[in-house]
Amino acid sequence: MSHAAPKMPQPLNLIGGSWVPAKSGKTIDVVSPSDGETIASLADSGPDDIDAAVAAARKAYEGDWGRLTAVERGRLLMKLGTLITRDAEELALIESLDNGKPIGQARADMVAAARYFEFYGSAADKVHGEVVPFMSGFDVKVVREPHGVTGHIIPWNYPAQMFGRTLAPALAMGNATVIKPAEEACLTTLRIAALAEEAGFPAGAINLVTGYGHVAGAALSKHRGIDFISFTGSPEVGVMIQTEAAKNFIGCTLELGGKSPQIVFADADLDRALPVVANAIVQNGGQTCSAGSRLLVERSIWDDVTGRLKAHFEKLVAAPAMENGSLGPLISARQKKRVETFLAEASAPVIARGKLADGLPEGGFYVAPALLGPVDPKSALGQDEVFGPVLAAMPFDDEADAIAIANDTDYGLAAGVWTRDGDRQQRVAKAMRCGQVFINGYGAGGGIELPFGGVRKSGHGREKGFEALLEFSTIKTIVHNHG
Ligand code: TXE
Repeated sequence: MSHAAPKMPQPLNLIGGSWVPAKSGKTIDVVSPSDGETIASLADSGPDDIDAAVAAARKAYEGDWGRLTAVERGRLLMKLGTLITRDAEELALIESLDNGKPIGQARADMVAAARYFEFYGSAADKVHGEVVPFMSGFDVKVVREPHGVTGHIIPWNYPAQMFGRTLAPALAMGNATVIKPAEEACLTTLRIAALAEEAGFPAGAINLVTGYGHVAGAALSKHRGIDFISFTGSPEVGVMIQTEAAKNFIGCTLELGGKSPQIVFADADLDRALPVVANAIVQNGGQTCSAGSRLLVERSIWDDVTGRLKAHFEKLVAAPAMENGSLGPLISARQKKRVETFLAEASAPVIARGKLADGLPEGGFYVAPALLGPVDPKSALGQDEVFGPVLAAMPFDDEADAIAIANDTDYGLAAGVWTRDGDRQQRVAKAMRCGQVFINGYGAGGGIELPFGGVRKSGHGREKGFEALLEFSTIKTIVHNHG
């Protein structure tokens, strides 16, 4: 199937309602992971550009944007959701070219990106305060207010979705925002920011500055003009973000990935479970924070489960994004090398590898999916986030053993439990040290309505659902002594 070439954004930042180049005049080339060809360029921004964006956000917060009612903000968000849906096909093409994900996945991502703005648009006017009974002669109101200017740093794995996930709740609450998307892939975020202008957002409500993490991202996280920061990315950078937030005496949410277990008990419906188990690590090439990257199998069904998954994995094909294979290339040469290093250094047997499509472009970053096992739960492959299509299978003896292995990582983002035993479903779900548990299913990515986030090395704070509105707001208690 051939596709018309989409219109790529220019290497400009959106600051205070104007599209402007980086003050340095420098740009960053963007390559397509499918073939390594340069497809666009981005503004290579620095601290001066971040300064201008934060100032523009403050002006908007204290001006036109800050004056809007919740109903008016909600309408703007919903309009943006409608515009994303209108342009979904072109946005999906850009996402596929930019990130390398199969076009089918990119289309699903645009549905989700639009949903973020619809969900939070319709929620904007439903955040109520409280009246607290207090001493005689007093009226007490507890109100939720925006933080003010919020900073947002997002990764490259789901650019459009992440843009919606982090900005929609912040805007719904009335914050003015500055976002620094990832240098590896962020073209759709520029397009969606332009759609926000079309929707009628006042200048400065959304400021978008592109650039390298250690330059533009660091400048944003250190900036004294922000009142809150939301970060999704690696634990290494997460620590820096939290340190800067602490120096700034502001709050932050961190979403830092995981090593999420999918636990399959002997009584599970394997016909239902195994395609889901495989998809949870293959979707988006395994480059998903909540990818189900550890497979825990009750020992009595080990041969059956690994045998069936072997057949499944051997049919998987990594192909260029537009060919819509089982998975696309990985994002970059760096991520490809990272995944290959994990595979080369793993001591566990390889149970199955998928295929690479014939005639792949030389410059692409392809890795065939891999199923390894039995993996030592204490090994690097059993503990560390690979962020690629690599499933680490490990046997367990009983429920207690499964729970112990599942919880024995520093991460705690998501978990899946497959069993027909209702009591066990509840016991295991309760025992998981993580932020989201799926029983007889696995929703890598989850729903927009569902609170999402982790514990320990997976980060803290909650995105999605109503919870995100609470994160992007602060409480003020107003005590009126009327005598
Ligand atoms: O992340 P980085 P990378 C994990 C995953 C992956 C690894 C490395 O395991 O293999 O992290 O990926 C910005 N100050 N996740 O290197 O560097 C950067 O520009 C401020 C899990 O891509 O954390 C980008 O916008 N910002 C994850 C964002 O941080 C900085 C998604 C993420 O980049 C910065 C991505 C700095 N000093 C990776 N340095 C998830 N939770 O889903 C970089 N950035």
